[in-house]
Amino acid sequence: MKPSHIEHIGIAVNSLAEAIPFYEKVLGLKCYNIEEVADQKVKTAFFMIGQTKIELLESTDPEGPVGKFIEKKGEGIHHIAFAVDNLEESLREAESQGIRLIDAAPRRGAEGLDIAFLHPKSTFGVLTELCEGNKMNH
Ligand code: CMX
Repeated sequence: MKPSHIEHIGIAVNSLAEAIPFYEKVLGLKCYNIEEVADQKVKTAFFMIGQTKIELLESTDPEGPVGKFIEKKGEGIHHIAFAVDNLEESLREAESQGIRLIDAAPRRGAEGLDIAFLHPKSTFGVLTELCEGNKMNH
Protein backbone atom coordinates (compact mmCIF):
# COMPACT_ATOMS: atom_id res chain seq x y z
CA MET A 1 0.00 0.00 0.00
CA LYS A 2 3.04 2.30 0.32
CA PRO A 3 1.93 5.00 2.80
CA SER A 4 3.24 8.47 1.88
CA HIS A 5 3.96 9.55 5.47
CA ILE A 6 2.93 9.22 9.09
CA GLU A 7 -0.28 11.25 9.16
CA HIS A 8 -0.44 11.41 12.95
CA ILE A 9 0.56 9.82 16.21
CA GLY A 10 -2.27 9.40 18.70
CA ILE A 11 -1.38 9.91 22.35
CA ALA A 12 -3.79 9.07 25.16
CA VAL A 13 -3.82 11.63 27.97
CA ASN A 14 -5.90 12.04 31.11
CA SER A 15 -6.57 15.69 30.39
CA LEU A 16 -6.09 17.84 27.27
CA ALA A 17 -5.91 20.93 29.46
CA GLU A 18 -3.01 19.46 31.41
CA ALA A 19 -1.14 17.99 28.42
CA ILE A 20 -1.44 20.85 25.90
CA PRO A 21 0.99 23.19 27.74
CA PHE A 22 3.81 20.61 27.35
CA TYR A 23 3.40 20.67 23.55
CA GLU A 24 2.94 24.46 23.40
CA LYS A 25 5.28 25.79 26.06
CA VAL A 26 8.03 23.17 26.12
CA LEU A 27 8.06 21.92 22.51
CA GLY A 28 6.85 25.23 21.08
CA LEU A 29 4.14 23.71 18.86
CA LYS A 30 0.74 25.30 18.36
CA CYS A 31 -2.55 23.58 19.09
CA TYR A 32 -4.54 24.44 15.94
CA ASN A 33 -7.68 22.40 16.52
CA ILE A 34 -9.70 20.87 19.34
CA GLU A 35 -12.47 18.59 18.27
CA GLU A 36 -14.80 16.08 19.89
CA VAL A 37 -15.31 12.79 18.02
CA ALA A 38 -18.51 11.64 19.72
CA ASP A 39 -18.70 8.14 18.24
CA GLN A 40 -15.12 7.44 19.40
CA LYS A 41 -15.83 8.89 22.84
CA VAL A 42 -12.82 11.22 22.71
CA LYS A 43 -11.88 14.86 22.65
CA THR A 44 -8.85 15.52 20.45
CA ALA A 45 -6.23 18.27 20.22
CA PHE A 46 -3.96 18.61 17.16
CA PHE A 47 -0.43 19.94 16.60
CA MET A 48 1.42 19.96 13.28
CA ILE A 49 5.08 19.00 13.04
CA GLY A 50 6.43 18.72 9.50
CA GLN A 51 3.94 16.57 7.57
CA THR A 52 2.85 14.81 10.73
CA LYS A 53 0.32 15.66 13.39
CA ILE A 54 0.31 14.86 17.07
CA GLU A 55 -3.23 13.98 18.15
CA LEU A 56 -3.85 14.13 21.88
CA LEU A 57 -6.79 11.99 22.95
CA GLU A 58 -8.80 12.60 26.10
CA SER A 59 -11.51 10.08 26.83
CA THR A 60 -15.08 11.28 27.34
CA ASP A 61 -16.30 7.86 28.56
CA PRO A 62 -14.44 5.23 30.64
CA GLU A 63 -15.98 2.53 28.41
CA GLY A 64 -14.66 4.10 25.19
CA PRO A 65 -11.46 2.87 23.49
CA VAL A 66 -9.20 5.52 25.02
CA GLY A 67 -10.86 5.26 28.45
CA LYS A 68 -10.22 1.50 28.49
CA PHE A 69 -6.66 1.98 27.21
CA ILE A 70 -5.76 4.47 29.96
CA GLU A 71 -7.37 2.30 32.62
CA LYS A 72 -5.21 -0.65 31.54
CA LYS A 73 -1.93 0.92 30.40
CA GLY A 74 -2.00 4.54 31.58
CA GLU A 75 -1.17 7.56 29.45
CA GLY A 76 1.03 7.05 26.39
CA ILE A 77 1.19 6.34 22.67
CA HIS A 78 -2.15 4.91 21.61
CA HIS A 79 -1.87 4.53 17.83
CA ILE A 80 0.08 5.41 14.70
CA ALA A 81 -1.72 6.54 11.56
CA PHE A 82 -0.33 6.10 8.06
CA ALA A 83 -1.53 8.21 5.11
CA VAL A 84 -2.53 6.10 2.11
CA ASP A 85 -3.88 7.10 -1.29
CA ASN A 86 -6.59 4.49 -1.57
CA LEU A 87 -7.96 3.42 1.79
CA GLU A 88 -10.50 0.90 0.54
CA GLU A 89 -7.90 -0.88 -1.60
CA SER A 90 -5.33 -0.73 1.24
CA LEU A 91 -7.79 -2.42 3.60
CA ARG A 92 -8.48 -5.22 1.13
CA GLU A 93 -4.73 -5.64 0.64
CA ALA A 94 -4.09 -5.87 4.41
CA GLU A 95 -6.98 -8.32 4.83
CA SER A 96 -5.69 -10.55 2.04
CA GLN A 97 -2.34 -10.63 3.86
CA GLY A 98 -4.02 -12.00 6.97
CA ILE A 99 -4.23 -8.78 8.99
CA ARG A 100 -7.21 -8.51 11.34
CA LEU A 101 -9.31 -5.46 10.51
CA ILE A 102 -11.13 -3.52 13.22
CA ASP A 103 -12.98 -1.55 10.53
CA ALA A 104 -13.99 -3.60 7.52
CA ALA A 105 -14.79 -0.40 5.64
CA PRO A 106 -13.56 3.20 5.89
CA ARG A 107 -15.38 5.54 8.23
CA ARG A 108 -15.20 9.24 9.02
CA GLY A 109 -12.66 10.29 11.70
CA ALA A 110 -11.41 13.57 13.15
CA GLU A 111 -10.54 16.39 10.72
CA GLY A 112 -12.74 14.95 7.99
CA LEU A 113 -10.36 12.10 7.18
CA ASP A 114 -11.53 8.66 6.11
CA ILE A 115 -9.99 6.20 8.52
CA ALA A 116 -9.82 2.51 9.40
CA PHE A 117 -8.00 0.64 12.18
CA LEU A 118 -6.00 -2.59 12.07
CA HIS A 119 -6.05 -4.71 15.22
CA PRO A 120 -2.90 -4.41 17.41
CA LYS A 121 -2.85 -8.18 17.91
CA SER A 122 -1.99 -8.63 14.23
CA THR A 123 0.32 -5.59 13.94
CA PHE A 124 2.90 -6.44 16.60
CA GLY A 125 1.24 -4.61 19.45
CA VAL A 126 0.75 -1.24 17.75
CA LEU A 127 -2.80 -0.10 17.04
CA THR A 128 -2.42 0.96 13.41
CA GLU A 129 -4.66 3.41 11.59
CA LEU A 130 -4.80 3.94 7.84
CA CYS A 131 -6.21 7.24 6.65
CA GLU A 132 -6.98 9.07 3.47
CA GLY A 133 -8.08 12.62 2.92
CA ASN A 134 -7.28 16.29 3.11
CA LYS A 135 -3.65 17.36 3.35
CA MET A 136 -4.00 20.29 5.74
CA ASN A 137 -1.29 22.91 6.11
CA HIS A 138 -0.98 24.49 9.51
N1 CMX B 1 -2.41 -0.36 21.42
C1 CMX B 1 -1.92 -1.61 21.63
N2 CMX B 1 -2.63 -2.61 22.19
C2 CMX B 1 -3.89 -2.31 22.59
C3 CMX B 1 -4.47 -1.05 22.41
C4 CMX B 1 -3.67 -0.04 21.80
N3 CMX B 1 -4.15 1.17 21.59
N4 CMX B 1 -5.72 -1.07 22.89
C5 CMX B 1 -5.94 -2.30 23.37
N5 CMX B 1 -4.84 -3.06 23.18
C6 CMX B 1 -4.65 -4.45 23.54
C7 CMX B 1 -5.23 -4.79 24.89
O1 CMX B 1 -4.30 -4.45 25.91
C8 CMX B 1 -5.45 -6.28 24.78
O2 CMX B 1 -4.25 -6.96 24.98
P1 CMX B 1 -4.17 -8.28 25.90
O3 CMX B 1 -5.20 -9.22 25.33
O4 CMX B 1 -2.77 -8.76 25.71
O5 CMX B 1 -4.50 -7.83 27.27
C9 CMX B 1 -5.83 -6.44 23.30
O6 CMX B 1 -5.37 -5.25 22.64
C10 CMX B 1 -7.28 -6.59 22.99
O7 CMX B 1 -7.93 -5.89 23.89
P2 CMX B 1 -9.48 -6.13 24.09
O8 CMX B 1 -9.76 -5.94 25.54
O9 CMX B 1 -9.92 -7.36 23.44
O10 CMX B 1 -10.09 -5.02 23.23
P3 CMX B 1 -10.42 -3.60 23.68
O11 CMX B 1 -11.86 -3.61 24.03
O12 CMX B 1 -9.43 -3.06 24.64
O13 CMX B 1 -10.25 -2.82 22.30
C11 CMX B 1 -9.24 -2.16 20.28
C12 CMX B 1 -9.02 -2.69 21.70
C13 CMX B 1 -7.89 -1.77 19.72
C14 CMX B 1 -9.91 -3.25 19.44
C15 CMX B 1 -10.21 -0.92 20.39
O14 CMX B 1 -9.61 0.05 21.23
C16 CMX B 1 -10.53 -0.30 19.06
O15 CMX B 1 -11.40 -0.75 18.34
N6 CMX B 1 -9.79 0.79 18.68
C17 CMX B 1 -10.03 1.49 17.42
C18 CMX B 1 -10.76 2.79 17.65
C19 CMX B 1 -9.99 3.73 18.52
O16 CMX B 1 -8.95 3.41 19.10
N7 CMX B 1 -10.49 4.98 18.62
C20 CMX B 1 -9.88 6.02 19.43
C21 CMX B 1 -9.12 7.03 18.59
C22 CMX B 1 -10.05 7.76 17.67
C23 CMX B 1 -9.42 8.90 16.92
O17 CMX B 1 -8.19 8.89 16.63
O18 CMX B 1 -10.19 9.83 16.54
